[in-house]
This record gives sequence, C-alpha cells and structure tokens, in this order.
Amino acid sequence: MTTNKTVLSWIDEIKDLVKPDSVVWIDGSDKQRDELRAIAVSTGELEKLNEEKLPGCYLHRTKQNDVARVEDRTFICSREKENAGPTNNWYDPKEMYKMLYDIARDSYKGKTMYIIPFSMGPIGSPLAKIGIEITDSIYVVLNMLIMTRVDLKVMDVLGDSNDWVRCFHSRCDIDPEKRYICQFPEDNTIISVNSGYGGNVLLGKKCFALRIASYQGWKEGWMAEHMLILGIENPQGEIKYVAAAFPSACGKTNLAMMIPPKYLRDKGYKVWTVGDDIAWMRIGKDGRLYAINPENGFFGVAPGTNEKSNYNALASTKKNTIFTNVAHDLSDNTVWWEGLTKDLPTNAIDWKGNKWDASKFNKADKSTYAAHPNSRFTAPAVNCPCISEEFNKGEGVPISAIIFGGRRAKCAPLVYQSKSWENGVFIGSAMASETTAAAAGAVGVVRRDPMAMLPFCGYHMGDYFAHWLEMGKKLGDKAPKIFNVNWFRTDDKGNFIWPGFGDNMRVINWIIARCEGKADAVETPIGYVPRPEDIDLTDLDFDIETLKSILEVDKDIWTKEAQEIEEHYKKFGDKLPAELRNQLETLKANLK
Ligand code: OXD
Ligand code: MN
Repeated sequence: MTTNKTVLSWIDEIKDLVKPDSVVWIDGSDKQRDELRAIAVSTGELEKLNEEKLPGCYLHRTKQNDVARVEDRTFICSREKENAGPTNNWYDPKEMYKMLYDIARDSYKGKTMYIIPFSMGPIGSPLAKIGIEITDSIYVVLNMLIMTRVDLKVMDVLGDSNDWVRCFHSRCDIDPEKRYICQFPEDNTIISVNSGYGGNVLLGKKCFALRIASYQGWKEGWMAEHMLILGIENPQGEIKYVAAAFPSACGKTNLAMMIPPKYLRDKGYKVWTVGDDIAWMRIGKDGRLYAINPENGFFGVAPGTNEKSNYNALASTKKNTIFTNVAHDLSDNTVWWEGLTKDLPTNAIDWKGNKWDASKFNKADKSTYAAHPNSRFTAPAVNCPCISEEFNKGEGVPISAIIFGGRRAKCAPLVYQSKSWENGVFIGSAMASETTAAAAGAVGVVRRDPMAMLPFCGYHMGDYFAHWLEMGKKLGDKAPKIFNVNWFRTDDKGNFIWPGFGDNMRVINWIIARCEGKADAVETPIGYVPRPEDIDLTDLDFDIETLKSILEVDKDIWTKEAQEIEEHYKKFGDKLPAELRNQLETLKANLK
C-alpha cells in the first residue's frame, strides 16, 4: 500500500503490540464497505434498516457505560506539563504510552486490524492533513468512511513525508475504569482505548481535527477551530461566508443549515452549508482568511431534530447513515428519537435494546426516553440539500465574519460587533454559556468556554489566545470582523424572547451588512450594537420594543460580568496576553 517507512514501522509496532489475526487496509471502495456492513450485520454490531425508507442506513447501540465523550479521561500528554495548560488534564507521555500499551497489549487477538488511511479536508488540498487510524471496530471503519475522506490515494499524496497523524484505537473491554483518550501533540499521535462511542473513537474528529490540529496550527501559523462555516448568497448571487463558534447545545448544526424566512427566500437569499462543527483556517495569497471544513459528514445529535427545527439535517440522514443509540421503530424498521414526531412509536425498542413503553414516557425524566439524549446520526455531507459547492474544493472559502455565541439569559445582547480584532479575541476568550435544565447539575450556572474550545484546545490556552492575537496582526485590515450573538435571552418567566432558527438570518444579514460598511450601529461599552430599526422584522410578529429590550446592554450586569471575567483570567497566570488584560481594563473603564 505504501513504502513510507514512518507509516510501515508504526503499523508494525502496533501490530506487534495488539497481535491481530489478520490485517485489512481500508480502500474507500463501495465494495469493501458493503462487505464490512454485511459482516457487522451478521455479528449484530449493526442492524439493517428499511431499505425503501432509509436506503443504506444502519442502527448501532453502544454499551450503556459508553455514550458520550469523556472529558475527565481525556489527556493532553505534552512533554512539559506547563504546555497542556490549566484547562486540560495532563499526563507524562512516557508513562502514558506505557500504561496504554499495557492496556492494549494482545487486545486484537482473534480479531482483524483495520488500517484506515484518511484525509481531513479534500484530498491533496493545501489546507488538508493526513491521518491513519488503526482500529478493531467495523463500526469505526464505517463511520470514518462517512466522516473523513478515506482513500488509498491519500498514501500517494503523503509520499515519504512524516507529516501525518497516528491514530490508534482499541475497544479492549469497553471498561470505563480503563478508558483513556490521549493526545500526544509533539508526536502527532492519538491513542484511544476502552471506548466504542463516536466522539472518543472517530479519531479524525475532535482528537485530530481540533486537539492535535490546534497545536499544529499554533506551530505552523494557521487555526483549527470548533466552528461551523456558512455561506449566505444575496439576490445578486454574491456569497459571503461566516464562521461561528458556539459551545455544545447552542445550535451550531441548526445555524449551519438554517432556512431563511420566506420573504428573504422570495427575494433570492440562499444559505449554503460548508461545515457544522470544525473549521481549519489559513491566510490565503490575497491576505484574507480562508476556511475549509476538514470533515466529510455530520456527526449530529438526533434528539430534537425534525422537519421544522432542521429540515436539512433530517434530509441528510435519509440514506447511507449510521444511527447510534436512537430508538428502533419496529412498525416499519426505521428509527425514532424524542422530538422527531409528536406521536410516540407504539412498537419500538429503546436505545438500551429493551421494548419501549410509551405510556411511561415522562418528558422530565430522561430515563424514560426511547433514544439516548446524546444519540447521534453519522450522515454523509453530500446528502445535505444545502451543501455548498465549495465543500469539496480545497482552496477554502474567504471568511468575512467570525461569530461567537452562547446561552445567556440576561447578559449578552442579541448581537454586537467587537471594536477591533483584539477586542474580538477578548470576547471569544471570555465566552460563556449557562447550563440548562437539559443537562445534569444546577441550572443557570455560567461555564466559561473560550472560543468553544475548552475541551478541544491541545495546548496552553494562554498560548492559544496569543496565537489568535498573532493571526490578527498578520491579517491586518483583511481580518474578518468579529461578532457575538445570543439567541437565548429570556423573559421573566424563562421563555426565549427571540424566535431563533431561520429568523437568525435577520441577524446574520446585519452582520454581513456591517462587514460591507452598509449598516448602522450604536457604540456601547461592550461593542457596536444595532439600532432596533437596523434588524429587519418583515413578516415577523415581533415588536420593536421587545427587540430593543434584547439589544440592551445593562451596565450592572456587565460590571458583574467583568468581575467574573477577571476571575476566569486568573487561571492563565503569566500566559494571559497583556492585550487581553488591557481589554478587560478598558471594558471596566467603559462601564464606569
Ligand atoms: C460534538 C461536540 O459532538 O461538540 O460536536 O461534542
Ligand atoms: Mn462539536
């Protein structure tokens, strides 16, 4: 398959360690995929769904102890502890390699070792990177075939180069006590043991495309971010691209695939999805920032997805999709999850594999749900009705605006623009979201999640902030403008005020108009906020007074916010760039 010595020696090393019965290279062909699907069905790893309604679709159930990413068992094993920083778990790489090799030793006995050569980003694109994942799981192979570009051609592109990421996965015994997801940034290496859940085992995604890639970007002068990429086409046919970072459960996939309100569609506005989770961005020849989506599919949360909330995401799941931990609707051999339809299925198997009793369903008690709250679909991006023409092109799309956001009941206005790149980095570094009743623990607790990268930054976050500032200096006046949005302001009864979903397009249009110098704003202590009349409310049952209320910047709330940011900044110590400390001092002064 290859003569690359670095690849061959790593494969030999892992093979000697895990002792498989056989070795299979994954070539990306439909023929091999179909053979693997058949094997997985014969062993019960996958269940084949209704071929008429869901062609090429399968259902998988993970172990009940293995249903989500495990942040407390995720480690950045940099040589120096300091380089992992205060927001990551760290372990000495030498000791960690030893522990992981001891756990994985002989773990493929009686099994096949699958070798998956893959490209993150279009194969051969100057913005793409190559990885090889070794796994003992057909489920992982089939998911990687959707989420990445798997092809033997990748080995030709790699040639003799050592610039590739080693990704080793072993299911071992799915023992949660011995579950480790480890990144070794200086070695371009990822090792994941004792899990079979997507976020922990599809190593191209969070482990490579964010944790390892963020470190590579820092060293090589580019950026790997937890961002969707969206193209907005105006009636003249011009497309402007924005990238947006929101923490989990803040609607990234929904924004990436939104359908504009009817009056805008009638005028000729269109939305194009480039990516829903990860953006890799580099400065192009013209000095602007260009982004690709390194992934090839969507690993989306199923519950809540329906025709209304996200038509395009649902449409993406209609063929060649793998569903994980959703309910199996036996009435027509399809799938179901909470929020898919109003009617509950009467003949279904729940995500645990038991007969589901719809009469016991209680919205407030997740243990009565048919689908796991973190159940997923792995869907090919090509299925998405609004996938961008640029998606498969390697040059990337020029980014006009970067948008940060979170869930803040009272604090942040619907939208505001930073006063400069530095001010925008400050806003991103202080980003926060409030916990909701949807998650375990107290409601309304503010969790700081800088640039939505808290669980994904592969190095010291103080250095990460400095890297952002450095990129801004290089971009100069070609830098994208930075904004913050908050779709989640609530009234006194806790109801969301802004309608959200497709109506967010009204806000995005203001953002684009600001980038083009075509929209007004008022200066506030935190940044530029639109005047209420700057947001187009055509055909919307929403009065201007209410809009005014969610554009308000309350000085008392923001004074408290500034104190909390000061507290948050303490953990970065000397590594906090002086520019950000100055930004905080300026905010405090503006609020006086
Ligand atoms: C994801 C996540 O799965 O951010 O995308 O957890
Ligand atoms: Mn994500």
